[in-house]
Amino acid sequence: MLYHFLVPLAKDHIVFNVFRYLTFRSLMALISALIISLVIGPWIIRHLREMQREADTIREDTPDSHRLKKGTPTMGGLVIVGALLLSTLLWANLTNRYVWVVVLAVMGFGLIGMWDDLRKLRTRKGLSARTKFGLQLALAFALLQIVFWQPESSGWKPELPIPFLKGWLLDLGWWWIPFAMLVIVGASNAVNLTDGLDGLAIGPVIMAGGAFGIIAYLTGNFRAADYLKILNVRGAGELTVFCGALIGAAIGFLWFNCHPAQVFMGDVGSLALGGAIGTLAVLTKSELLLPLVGGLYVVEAISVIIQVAGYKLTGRRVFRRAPLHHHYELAGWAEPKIVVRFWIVSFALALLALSTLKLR
Ligand code: 57M
Repeated sequence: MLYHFLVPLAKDHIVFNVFRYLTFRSLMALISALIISLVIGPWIIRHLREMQREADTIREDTPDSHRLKKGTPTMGGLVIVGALLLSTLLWANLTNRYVWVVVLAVMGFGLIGMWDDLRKLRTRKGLSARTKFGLQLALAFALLQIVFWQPESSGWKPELPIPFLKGWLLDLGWWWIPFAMLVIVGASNAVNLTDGLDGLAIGPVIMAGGAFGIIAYLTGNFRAADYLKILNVRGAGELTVFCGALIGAAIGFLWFNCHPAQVFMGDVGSLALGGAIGTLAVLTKSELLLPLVGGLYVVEAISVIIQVAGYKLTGRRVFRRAPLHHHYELAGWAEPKIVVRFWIVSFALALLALSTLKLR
């Protein structure tokens, strides 16, 4: 919003020219989201605690260490979504199509998650997997129409760049839509599975926000894209502002979610954040980098697939418990140790993803 009010003033006062720069606005978006989340956090947590006084947000089959968490309110994702959207709307160029796609993704997936959270608080059982999955697929399908049906002049094509292979583009045609739906809904559910220890899911969001911020900036910058031989996606650079806000909101939430957590993010947070990360990957045409940028989420999701498949095939568990963080919990690792070590792996994978931009 500020972009539209202040850039025109640059004609008379050169100082306002700074609002043109993506780097400046992304940094301001990060700082704004951080401040907003730290300011609204205590107020929202107080209300969530009031609202959930009777609810038991801890599952029956959970490790004993989680029993102590009884009474910890969930739906703290409202802090993240609030700070993220307010800061993005404040600093981004609101005529940019991609900004609206990712903002609508956060709102849509957040609403699905909030519905699930509220049902769980009332009935201990959330939405059925079929309803939740169906809503997510329908939302992703609707959002992708905004991307797929662009004017010819935008230069956008349903092409999939292949990492490490310079100039290799896979034209998916109509298949781009189901592929992109799978990326977005998969990412949303992978973050949801990962959100099982204090700070575990939000840490890698900060890293993914940083990595996609760099990728969006380079992808949207013609000269940088040409130098790196990556696909230039006109308009994608504005997503850097959203990524700044994402990092700020995530750091702010981590202030309250670090061990011992004052609040859990809930599905309102995990589905919204996963949906945002999947959408960023699709909009910056870096879908095939997502298994690295969001590496921890992929590993956690794969651990569940291996566990269920292994159990069905052999009747025995591969891991002590899936997702993977529970395996280490039952191995006796302290919660903060699991979380920080998983963050380190996540950080290394995000750096590896960025290195592929140069290795072509
Ligand atoms: C999302 N939810 C946490 C909190 C958070 C198919 C199967 C793998 C599904 C999976 C499952 O139910 N996943 C749901 C994970 C839950 O967190 C709530 O959910 C929100 C996120 N959606 O915001 O509101 C619990 O996680 C703990 N927590 C923290 N700190 C945080 O910051 O300590 C969460 C956030 C919270 C709290 O205890 O109550 C969760 O774990 O349920 N199922 C599982 O993950 C279960 N695994 C399992 O059944 N594995 C089986 C098969 C199915 C693969 C097996 O290995 O044989 C485990 N869940 C728990 N304990 N809690 C089992 C052990």
